[in-house]
Amino acid sequence: MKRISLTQYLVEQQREHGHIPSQLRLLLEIVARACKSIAISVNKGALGEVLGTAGTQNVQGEVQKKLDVISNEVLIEANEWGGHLAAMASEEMDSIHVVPNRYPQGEYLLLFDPLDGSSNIDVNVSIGTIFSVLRKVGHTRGVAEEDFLQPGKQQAAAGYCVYGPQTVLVLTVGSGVAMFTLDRETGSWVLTQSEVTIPDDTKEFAINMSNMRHWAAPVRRYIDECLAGKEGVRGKDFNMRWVASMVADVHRILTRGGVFLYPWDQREPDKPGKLRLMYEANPMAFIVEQAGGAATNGRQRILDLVPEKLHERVSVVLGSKNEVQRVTDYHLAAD
Ligand code: P6P
Repeated sequence: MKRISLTQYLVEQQREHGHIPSQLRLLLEIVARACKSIAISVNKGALGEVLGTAGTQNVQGEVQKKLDVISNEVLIEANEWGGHLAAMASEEMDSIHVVPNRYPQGEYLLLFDPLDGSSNIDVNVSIGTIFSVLRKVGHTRGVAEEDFLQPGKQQAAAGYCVYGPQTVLVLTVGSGVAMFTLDRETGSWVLTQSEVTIPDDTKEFAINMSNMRHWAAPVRRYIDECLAGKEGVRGKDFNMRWVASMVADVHRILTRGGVFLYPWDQREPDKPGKLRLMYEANPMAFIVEQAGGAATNGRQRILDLVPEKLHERVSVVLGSKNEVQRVTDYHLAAD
C-alpha cells in the first residue's frame, strides 16, 4: 500500500478542503515533530534520567514528573520561533507563554497538556500529549489570556499523540479524523487510518469505579444499569476499562467504540470535574465529534461551553453517541 506521510495528507486536505492555511500546516507539522522528540524521551525510561518527579508543582498543585517538564519545554521550544503562533498555554504553566518579540507572531494559539496521564509514566503504561489550536482573535500584536477563552467549537485543529506499544498521532482539522503511526526506522509519520469512525453503540464503559460513592444520581443510575448486564434494563452485558490515561482511553474508544466518563463528584463539590476544559476536554471532544461520537459535560455539548478561566475544569462524558445521549437524558430527567 502506498505510504502517505503527514505532510502529503495535510497538502491533500488543503487541496480538497482548502481550509488548512500554510501557517496551520506548519504548526501541525512542528507539533508532530515535537511529539516525536517527546516519544524518544518517554521511550528511554529508566535509561534516560527522565523518570521520577521534578520536585516542583504545577498550577493545578500536582507534583510534576520530570517528563512533564521535559515535554512542556520541547513543545515551547519547537513552536516559538516558527512565526505561526501568537502564544501558547499549557497545563504545566500558570499563565500563557507569549511568543518572544525576537520572533514574528502568527495567527494561532496553541494549548496543550504536554504529557497526560503522567501517573502512568513510572509504571510503563501508555501516556500522551493532547493539543488544541485556536485562531487568534483580532490582529494587534498583543495577546492576553482572554484571547484563549473561546468555546471549543472554534478550534481550528486538535489532536493527541499516544505513546504506547505504537506511537500514534491522531489529528482533526475539521474534516474527519486521521491516525498516523510513527515509523521509527525512518522517523516519519505514516497515515495508517483515515475517516476514523466511532460506533453509535457500545458494550464498554470507562470510569474510575473507586469514586462510585461520590457520584451524582444520574451517573450512578447509568453505571448501575451497565453493571446489571443482560438481566437488567440494558439487556446486554458490559465490559469495563480504565487506563487512568485519558489519551489511552479515548484512543481505545476511537478504535473500537465505548463511553468514557469523568463526572462531577461530591469530594470537591465546587469543582465541575477533574479534567481541564481547554486542553483536555475540548480537543478530545472535537476529535470524538469529528469521528461521529458525542461529548458533553453530562448536560451540554462540551464544544459549546464558553470558558471563563484558562485552567477551568469540566465533567466529561464522551464516546459512542447513543450512550452519551443516555447519560444526558438521565441528567436532564433528574434536574
Ligand atoms: P484518576 C490523568 O491524570 C488524568 O488527567 C486523565 O488522563 C485520566 O483520565 C484521569 O486523570 C485519571 O484520573 O482519578 O482515575 O487517577
